Amino acid sequence: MSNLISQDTIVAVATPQGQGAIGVIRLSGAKTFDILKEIAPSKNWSELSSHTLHLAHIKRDGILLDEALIALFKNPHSYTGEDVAEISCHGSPFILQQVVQLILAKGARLAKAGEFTQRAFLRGRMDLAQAEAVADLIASESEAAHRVAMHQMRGGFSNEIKELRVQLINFASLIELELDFSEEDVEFANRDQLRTLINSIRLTIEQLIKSFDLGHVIKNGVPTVIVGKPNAGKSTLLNKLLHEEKAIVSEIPGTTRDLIEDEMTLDGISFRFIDTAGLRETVDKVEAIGVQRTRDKMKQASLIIYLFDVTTTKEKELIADLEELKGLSTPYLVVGNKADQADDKLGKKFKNFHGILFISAKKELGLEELKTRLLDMVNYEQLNSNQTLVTNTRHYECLVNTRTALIGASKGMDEQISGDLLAQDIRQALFHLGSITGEVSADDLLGNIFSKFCIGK
Ligand SMILES: Nc1nc2c(ncn2[C@@H]2O[C@H](COP(=O)(O)OP(=O)(O)OP(=O)(O)O)[C@@H](O)[C@H]2O)c(=O)[nH]1
Ligand SMILES: [Mg+2]
Repeated sequence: MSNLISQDTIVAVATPQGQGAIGVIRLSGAKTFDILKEIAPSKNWSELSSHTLHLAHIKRDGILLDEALIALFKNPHSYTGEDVAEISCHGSPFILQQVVQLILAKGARLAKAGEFTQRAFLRGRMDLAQAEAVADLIASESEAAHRVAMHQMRGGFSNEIKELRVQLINFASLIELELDFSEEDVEFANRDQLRTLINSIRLTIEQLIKSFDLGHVIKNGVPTVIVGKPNAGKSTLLNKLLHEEKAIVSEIPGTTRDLIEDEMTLDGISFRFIDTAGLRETVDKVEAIGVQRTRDKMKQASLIIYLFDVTTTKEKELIADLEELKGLSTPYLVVGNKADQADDKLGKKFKNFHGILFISAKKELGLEELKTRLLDMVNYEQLNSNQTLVTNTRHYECLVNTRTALIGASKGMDEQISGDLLAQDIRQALFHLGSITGEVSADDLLGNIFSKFCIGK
């Protein structure tokens, strides 16, 4: 795989969005120290120790461009596994641009998106799942997303996958051996043991596949749509959840026509709340489009908060609406609003409905309970159980493919298929598992993954 590594020395501003006090320029490759010698000649860079920090004057044609702090990392003990320097300059875009230009003139080239991490992967400093976690870590916006990405970057997920692979490889090699001796009808791989092994691996894989539900929402936020009849108080609820007057509230039914959304973090999980146009038949053209959008959103969302006005809603209406909700596959929470206006018989009036949460959005009653229920619905406890969560769609797909291959192997054994067919299924399973960590990977896959990184990483 190492023939994929370009021999160029690459450079990039590692803090591209930063307009702060410091801008960091990262340099990696065989010519790193030669280039440093040219731009900051006062030191013999290649003779200095790794992991040291130096104050240096960066000069172009004898003119001082900046006083910078330069951190040195010598191969293989660096992020990329190559010689690396990180130059902390004053954070002026002008200075950064000048220094990068100077470095380019001395023989480096600009790094492509994700190229530092790609080199780290190709030089075996990390596996593919860990490299992908680097991008997730940089993009993480909530505590939970950060925690999951960190676990993955540190190799938690990879180790789990590698362990499964090792177990399978052992058996695969026994079966392959059988194939070599196929004339003699021997069985090196005990079928009962193989069956037990495949079942136990399938169990682990099933768990990982299941964890994607939560992992996915942790990474991307939980789209939570608030629906109900006009005037139920949806916009009021949105505003209270966000602590912001985001949507217009009025006593006129049909106030909200477009989707209004914003994100907020509950206990480290990011929710994207979407306020919608009230569901009703309408002749108003614009409102009708809004109602259609609400229906579309209900299908796409991860959670639905169905809100109804307890003071005006009749049992029959509620039954009809709940029927519609049941028809969708999205989990929903039924919430009775305006409890502040209702008399004490509220529970009695809706006694035939289980699990309704009564709140007052306007008076902010019951909102804590609402948040707890939302967190329960995303299986929040799993997050604290230290179990590995799959967050990456690519990994998810690899796991599903692995499962298919293992199911094939199990079935095959039930039907007493020949060793070579069995070997094929197990090879397939190994292939898909291996592509998670990059032990087997195609070049275009790598290109695709790393191109989504930011420059400088
Ligand atoms: N008493 C009381 N009034 C509320 C409560 N929540 C909302 N309201 C009032 O109900 C009316 C409608 O509220 P909105 O939040 O605009 O309702 P909506 O569901 O967004 O309505 P549309 O956008 O028209 O579909 C407003 O006058 C709110 O002040 C509540 O908990 N108690
Ligand atoms: Mg509204």
